Amino acid sequence: MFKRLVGAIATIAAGSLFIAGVGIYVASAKNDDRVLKARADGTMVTSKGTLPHFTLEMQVYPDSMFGGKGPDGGAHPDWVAYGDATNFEVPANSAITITVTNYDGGESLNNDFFGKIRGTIDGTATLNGKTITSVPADAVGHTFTVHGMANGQDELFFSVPMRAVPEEAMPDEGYTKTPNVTVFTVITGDAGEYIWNCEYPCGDGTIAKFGHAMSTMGYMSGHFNVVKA
Ligand SMILES: [Cu+2]
Repeated sequence: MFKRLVGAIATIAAGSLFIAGVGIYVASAKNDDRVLKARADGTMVTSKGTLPHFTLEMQVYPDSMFGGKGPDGGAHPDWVAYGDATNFEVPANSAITITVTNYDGGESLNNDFFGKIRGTIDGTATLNGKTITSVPADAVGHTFTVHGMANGQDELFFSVPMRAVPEEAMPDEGYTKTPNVTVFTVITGDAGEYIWNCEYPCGDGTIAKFGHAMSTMGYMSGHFNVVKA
């Protein structure tokens, strides 16, 4: 009887340890808690009138050895990642100009849909200073795609492809000196919580390349929250 009781207690103890372990794992897998807030930058004249204007800067790296993930590259030093932050906060009913500096190469999209710039002002962006409306589907590095949520409010959707850095400009060590810089502006509506992710299959070494970095918050996805100004 005593033995059985000890056994049962041990089983319960092991079970709760396991559950505690899962809890910690889920918490760490969830995200890092850093949030980059858009910076105020006067006003912008748009088709929706003169709106408060904000800017947001982000980078895309071919691995995780850049500053944002720590000196050792964090949990997955070899994974591609947006950085330094992957959680963003922007004000509602405002014009948000986003600059993405892409240091990574790339190949072909699974779906041409994401080669086109969608949901920005005029459906355009600038790539290294030149106005574009799309990137050839076989020259995309990553995309920054914010999805709407079906909760009845004004839905935000935009998707912008980042042009891949050509293979010959990708150094073996460190990052290219000639990143591709994409700038675009979106107009936010109501406050709401959104998720962004990359739609370029960049999870190398996984089935259809949609695992690893592609399915992990803090790498190729994160939060994009629109908050009351
Ligand atoms: Cu990607």
